[in-house]
Amino acid sequence: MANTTNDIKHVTSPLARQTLLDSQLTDPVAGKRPIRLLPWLQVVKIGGRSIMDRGRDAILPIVDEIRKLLPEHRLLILTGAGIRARHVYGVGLDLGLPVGSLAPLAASEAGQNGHILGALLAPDGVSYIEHPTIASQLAIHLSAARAVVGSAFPPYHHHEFTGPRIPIHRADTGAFLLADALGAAGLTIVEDVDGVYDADPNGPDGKKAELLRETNAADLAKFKGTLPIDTALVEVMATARHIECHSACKIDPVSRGIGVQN
Ligand code: GWN
Ligand code: ATP
Repeated sequence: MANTTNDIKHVTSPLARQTLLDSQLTDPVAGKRPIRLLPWLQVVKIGGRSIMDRGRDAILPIVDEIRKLLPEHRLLILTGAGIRARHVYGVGLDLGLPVGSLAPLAASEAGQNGHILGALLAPDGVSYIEHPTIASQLAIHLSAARAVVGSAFPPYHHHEFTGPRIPIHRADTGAFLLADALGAAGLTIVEDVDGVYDADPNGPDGKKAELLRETNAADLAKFKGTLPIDTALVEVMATARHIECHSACKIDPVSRGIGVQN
């Protein structure tokens, strides 16, 4: 009788019975660049503290800019969390809440800001869509509308990394991870500054701060001082698969933001 046991019981795979812990063994299979799911997509992250918290004076001009971009671009607009997250961090830290409990509390403000922006863009066919919808039905929503709005916070919840007491994966990191995972054409981070300066332009010595016309991920990793983006984003840039950041932080004249392109 022919021995068919191997064919029946074993799935043929180059990784079968292989440890996934040794990159030398997995690289021949896993070293390939991933495909781009939505190569035409532009991701735009709107600052929670720097834009949304400032209300109509800051939000309405951005809504107008987005409206003008719609005929030309298909957008995933993601909002950050602002002052309410800072307040909830303060209360939660004082009570000793773990980082994994603080993460979703702050994330919910990013969602609230997204709902606000979605409501303002509703006449243009733009809606807020939920995290699970972004995860699995983004393409169909973007076939029905030129743009959608979502929360920029990654939904780590109790999976947030321990160490720092304030969640390290916040809105900038969430927006970058999504843009890179989708193979998007670019990510623009919209804030109240014209880009990355050599020091905080809104800080005590802000008047002396000079704008860096262009920078890159390696320079940002070495940067001494504060940046207008999450520290974790700088780390994530180093291993990005699509959003390579070689021309990061070029000033985008339209959005007054930080553009991170392929
Ligand atoms: O609630 O504003 O999505 O899109 O990280 O989880 O804390 O949730 O815990 O689909 O799943 O508050 O309820 O809330 O912002 O994240 O959403 O209105 O399970 O549409 O229910 O991954 O929006 O919310 O906060 O994004 O960032 O119901 Mo909200 Mo957020 Mo809505 Mo979402 Mo979290 Mo869901 Mo979720 Mo939770
Ligand atoms: P969130 O969406 O998480 O609420 P945000 O993107 O709205 O955040 P911040 O995280 O506060 O805003 O970052 C923007 C701020 O970073 C700017 O208002 C600016 O004052 C500050 N900043 C600090 N260092 C720099 C720097 N080197 N260059 C430019 N801006 C800087």
